[in-house]
Amino acid sequence: MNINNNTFEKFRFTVSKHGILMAIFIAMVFEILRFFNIFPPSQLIVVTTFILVAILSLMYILIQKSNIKLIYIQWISLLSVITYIIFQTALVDYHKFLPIWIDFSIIIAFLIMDKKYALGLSFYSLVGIIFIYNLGVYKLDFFSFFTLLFSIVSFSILGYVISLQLNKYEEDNKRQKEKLKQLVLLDELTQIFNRRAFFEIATKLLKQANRENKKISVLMLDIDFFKKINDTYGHEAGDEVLKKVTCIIQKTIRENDIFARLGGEEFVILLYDVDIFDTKNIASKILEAIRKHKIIYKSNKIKITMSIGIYCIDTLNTNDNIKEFLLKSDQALYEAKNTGKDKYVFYKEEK
Ligand code: GH3
Ligand code: MG
Ligand code: MG
Repeated sequence: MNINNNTFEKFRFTVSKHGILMAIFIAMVFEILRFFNIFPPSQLIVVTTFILVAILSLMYILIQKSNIKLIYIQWISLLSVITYIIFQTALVDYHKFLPIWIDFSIIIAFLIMDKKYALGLSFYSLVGIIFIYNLGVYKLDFFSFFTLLFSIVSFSILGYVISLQLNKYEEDNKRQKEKLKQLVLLDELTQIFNRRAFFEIATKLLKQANRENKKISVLMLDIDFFKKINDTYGHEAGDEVLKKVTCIIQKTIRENDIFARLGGEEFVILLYDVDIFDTKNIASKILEAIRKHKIIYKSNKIKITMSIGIYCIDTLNTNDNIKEFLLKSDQALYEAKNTGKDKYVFYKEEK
C-alpha cells in the first residue's frame, strides 16, 4: 500500500552521487594537466588534491550504503570541495577562474540540501575567502576579491530562490499523492474504504489477530429492497440512503473496526477483538438504528431495513484469508434474506 513516492529524494540522491563523481573527475583532470606541465607543478597542491580525492571517494562508497544519512555525505563532500578551492585560490596564481567553482558548489548545495544547510555553506565560503584574504596570501587584488564575495552572495540568493521553488513543487507533489491515495482507497460516494482498501487492511488485521490471539467477526450487510427505493424515489434518493446508512453504521462501531463499501448497497465490517456476544450486540444495534431512522429525501420519508450475515472466528490460522471469511458471511447473509430480512444470521458450519 506504499504509494509514497519520493521523487525528490531520488533526485537529491542522484545529483549527490554524480556530483561526487564529477568533483573527483575535475580534480583528477587538473592533476593530469599539472603532470603535463600545463599548470605549474606544486607538491602542496598535489597533496591537497590527493586528500580531496580520497575524501570524495570515501563519500562515494558511503553514499551507496543505505544506513548512512545522505545529509552527512552531502555536507562533508561540499565542505571538502569548497575548502579545497579556497585553499587552492590562496596557493596558486593562475586563480582567475578557480573561485567560480565555489559559486557552482553553492548552487548544487541549494539543489540537494535543505536551505539552512546550504546557507551555512555560503556563509562558510564567505568567511573562508575573507580569512584567506586577510592572511595576505590571497593573490587576488581587492576588486577581484570583492567580485568573488559579491558572486557568492548573488549565487546564494539565486540558490535560495530555486530552493524555495523546489520546496513548493515538493509540497504540491506530496498533496497530489495524498489525494491520489484517497481516490484509490476511498469509496467516492460514502467516503469510507472501498473493496480494494478493505482487502488490504483486513489482510493485515488478520495477521495481527493471529499474532495477538484475538477473535474477530466479519459482518456482511445489505440494504433490503434497495432496488425498490431506487425505482420509487429515483437513483439520487438511493445515493442519499447509502450515505445516510454509512453515517448510522459509523456511529455504531468502534474506530478500530474496519468498515467498507464493497459495492452497490453492500457493506462489510470487520470487528476486531470481539466474542460472539459482542458481535450479536453490535449487529442488533446496527439493525435497530437503521430501522428507527427515517431518511428524508425531498419531503419523502424513506424507511429502510438491512440484513446482516455474520461469521465469527475464534482462533485464526496463518493461512486464513479474508476472501474465505467473506464467502461465509455472504452465505449467512443469503440465509437472512431468505428467511425474512431485517435480521442477522450467523454462519453455521455444514455437517
Ligand atoms: P434485497 O432486499 O434482496 O437485497 O434486494 P435489493 O433490491 O436490495 O437488491 P438488488 O441486488 O436486487 O438491487 C440492488 C440495487 O442497487 C440495484 C442497483 O441499481 C442499485 N445500486 C447499486 N449501486 C448503486 C449506487 O451506487 N447508487 C444507487 N442509488 N443504487 C445503486
Ligand atoms: Mg439489497
Ligand atoms: Mg445486494
